[in-house]
Amino acid sequence: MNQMKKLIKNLGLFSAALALTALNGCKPKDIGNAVSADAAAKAYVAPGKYDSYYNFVSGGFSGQMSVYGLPSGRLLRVIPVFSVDPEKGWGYSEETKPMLNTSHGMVPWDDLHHTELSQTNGEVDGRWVFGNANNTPRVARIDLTTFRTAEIIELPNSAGNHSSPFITENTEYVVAGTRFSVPMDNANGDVPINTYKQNFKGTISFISVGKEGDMDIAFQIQCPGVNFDLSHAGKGKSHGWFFFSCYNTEQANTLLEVNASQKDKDFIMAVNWKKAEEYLKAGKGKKVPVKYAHNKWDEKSHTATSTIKNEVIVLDAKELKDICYMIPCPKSPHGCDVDPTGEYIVGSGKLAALIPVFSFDKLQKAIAAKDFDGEYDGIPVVKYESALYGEVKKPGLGPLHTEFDGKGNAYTSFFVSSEVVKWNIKDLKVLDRVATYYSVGHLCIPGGDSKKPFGQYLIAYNKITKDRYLPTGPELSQSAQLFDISGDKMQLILDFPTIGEPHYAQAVPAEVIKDKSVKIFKIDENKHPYAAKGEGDAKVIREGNKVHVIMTSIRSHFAPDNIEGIRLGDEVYFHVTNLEQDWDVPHGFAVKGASNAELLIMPGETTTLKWVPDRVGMFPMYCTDFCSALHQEMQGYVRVSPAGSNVPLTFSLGTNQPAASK
Ligand code: CUK
Ligand code: CUA
Repeated sequence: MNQMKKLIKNLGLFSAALALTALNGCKPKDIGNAVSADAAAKAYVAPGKYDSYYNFVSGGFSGQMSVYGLPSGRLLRVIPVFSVDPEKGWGYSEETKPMLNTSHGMVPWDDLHHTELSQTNGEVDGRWVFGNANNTPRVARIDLTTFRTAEIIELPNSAGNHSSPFITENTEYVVAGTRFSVPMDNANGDVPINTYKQNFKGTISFISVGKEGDMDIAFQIQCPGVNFDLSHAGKGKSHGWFFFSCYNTEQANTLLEVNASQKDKDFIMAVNWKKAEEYLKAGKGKKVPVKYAHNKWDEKSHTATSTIKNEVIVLDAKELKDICYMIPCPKSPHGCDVDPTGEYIVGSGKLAALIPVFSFDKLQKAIAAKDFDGEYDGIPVVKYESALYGEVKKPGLGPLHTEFDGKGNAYTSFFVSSEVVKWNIKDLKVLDRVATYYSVGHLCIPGGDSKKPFGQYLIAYNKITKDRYLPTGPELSQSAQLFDISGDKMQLILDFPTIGEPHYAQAVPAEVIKDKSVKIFKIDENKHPYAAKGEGDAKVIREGNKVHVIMTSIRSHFAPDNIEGIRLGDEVYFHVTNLEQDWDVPHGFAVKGASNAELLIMPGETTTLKWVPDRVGMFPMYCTDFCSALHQEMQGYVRVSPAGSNVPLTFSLGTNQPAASK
């Protein structure tokens, strides 16, 4: 206990001490550093050459996902997911606004922590990448033919969707556990916070994924009120099971840094989801009224729709005793990782000085023999020793996350001691350790949480950057570090700055994705209701105070480019169709004074900007994307007259309007 208190105290001082720890205590002596002469060559991708991996990196508090090439660390793209992005008009165009709709209305930001690639037979297949929204619980699916967010589903009965989105080996489910336990949505939430133990529940959600990727909440499991932190699906022999790390099994509701660190062991919750499916089929689930948004992007109309759903099926883990089991796990487990064979489950206690490795076989035997140590809030607790395969002794301080190389080795990140430690899964012996700069969070090995890792590179996503780059004021970019892990020793070969605050990341060989990448949208397949498939379709229509400008863009003009007869009080909708049918020729669109953003319209696509002019006058509009030598000529005017004006609604291209009398 005393030791515990000391540890907590140390961690309390941690932020202040971090500089010391990171910069002095744990700073490797050869800071110069650790980068040998051949490192640059290993990360070098010659101009014009492609990288060998796509790396999908969470943006953390940026709410987006970024795509890097590996091994170069080149930023290829930032995909807008949960946050509005004026650069691409995401959340600003009329078509994309529904994607950010929730039961709370439009939520323009979130906190994306984990990226998870779809899998087939336990191998990354490059169809989709999923991401979680922590703040307003949601899961997004990004289509990897377009690199666009195709679907977002909100999760009811949840708060702080952190243990998410982790998938089963054939992408049967995307699974999400709530970090904050809260009263269920259909219960009265207006209760004293200190009634946590009675009223707060932890929910995990199983989102089914259809052949085309369509998500649906198949069922939820109501669990004790703890904090679910992370999770991973079983695979191979453990396919059919899911594992969640839990902290705050003390069920504290205040000063968690102390109160949720009381117990020597928290839990990893093992969930038999095949069993849950049986109960679901047998009608053991309860239909519960809730409210959540389900948003989908349609590739043909280039438009999203948002549907509010009103019901979810909940299974109660307390009543259905053989769905969930608690496995004791030392000291506030964070990462919960399953090795490529599916036999070993690694729990990383943030405050632990060892890494427990559990055995799936032993767990099954213990469950069959009812080798329990009582119950936790109605859930059987398996004896620690009965599920334990072994412990990695003295690996480092503050283990967070583990990835695998497919060659029998595991790599664990250590936040406090700021290092990556390689260890052997079978004999649990530490094989190598390497410093990170500084305080690493997640790790990524391409395919590293799948049955088939590509054990060539490892990327450490560091939480503290300090002196790694030229200073840029108080705020520094987060930092990633690339290691070559093909040999016995890990070798640092590259530092690269990242967008937002990366937590998890995944990577996949480039071949899996690159040839499926969509280059243009076919104009004849455009089903947007306001699409103009040629300049002949361009027109301006008034419907009361709504004015629809149906316009086209092609190098290097808009049709129409002169519009008159707009009146103050009108709502103007610019529906811009990009007529180009060549790869890499977007056009942009912006109009002065719009309380909005630009549009960035891909070839063959139609996108709409809503504009409510605030004054009488002349408003230029122009293309924002340098599309041709005469891009700067790609412009036009909109004339706004007073309310009630009798200036007729006219539009033109290539002819100056005849001078009106006044
Ligand atoms: S968490 Cu950030 S380092 Cu949100 Cu997966 Cu562990
Ligand atoms: Cu179109 Cu610039």
